[in-house]
Amino acid sequence: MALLMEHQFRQLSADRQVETRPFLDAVSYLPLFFDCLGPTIFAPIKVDLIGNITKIKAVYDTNPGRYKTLQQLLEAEKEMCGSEWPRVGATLALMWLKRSLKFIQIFLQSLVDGEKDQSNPNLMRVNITKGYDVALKRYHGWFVQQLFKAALYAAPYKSDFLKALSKGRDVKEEECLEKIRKFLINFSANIDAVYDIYSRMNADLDYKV
Ligand code: CIS
Repeated sequence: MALLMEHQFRQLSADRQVETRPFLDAVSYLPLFFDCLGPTIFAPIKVDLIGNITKIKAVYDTNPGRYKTLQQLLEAEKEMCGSEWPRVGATLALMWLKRSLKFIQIFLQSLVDGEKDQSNPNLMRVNITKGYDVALKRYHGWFVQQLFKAALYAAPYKSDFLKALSKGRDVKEEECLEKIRKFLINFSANIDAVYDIYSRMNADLDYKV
């Protein structure tokens, strides 16, 4: 949990603009969480996330002044890329990244809301599946959906997951959940704001992988 609280997302200002640099700084810690999950079966997910972040950062670094906010970055690519946009560059990378972030958001929210399989309360399959169904399933074809089902069985127990987030310390479950609740306030606000940008700019694509 210490891990989450050390890398909080920034509180948004009244105009709900997401500043690119602080957003990239905060998301760059999330792939590390996949190391808490144990099996290397999750490595491809981590690689995908890192790929998205690296791509957005590479575009940002070419002109930090011009791409101060994520919206400015998308607007600039829209202007530069013509009919290829939005299936290009940082716009495409952020489109996929926001889905992975939404998955994490819904998964964590479901945990703190106490949703559980009553007969196996230490499993997280109910929470993980909810995140997947809301954020990713519709963008995955049959094969990737089967991979997800298989990965579900390699998911850690809730107690082990919370312990890993707490850097290995034995912390009470309710204490952990309270910290996740706090983390989710700014995290969710940032993700919702990114979703709003894609919706306003009609930048989301519906294809499946
Ligand atoms: C989803 C299946 C998971 C199975 C894992 C094991 C098998 C591995 C097989 C490989 C599949 C890996 C998933 C990647 C899929 C990508 O194809 C897909 C589309 O990628 C995008 C790129 O990002 O494709 C674009 C082109 O069409 C571009 O190339 C783009 O890259 S760009 O533009 O940057 O160059 N990507 C996705 O669908 C993204 C999401 C992947 C899956 C997220 C999570 C699934 C959850 C499964 C795990 C189940 C148990 C986990 C246990 C606990 C969950 C904890 C979560 C972390 C907690 C963090 C705490 C703060």
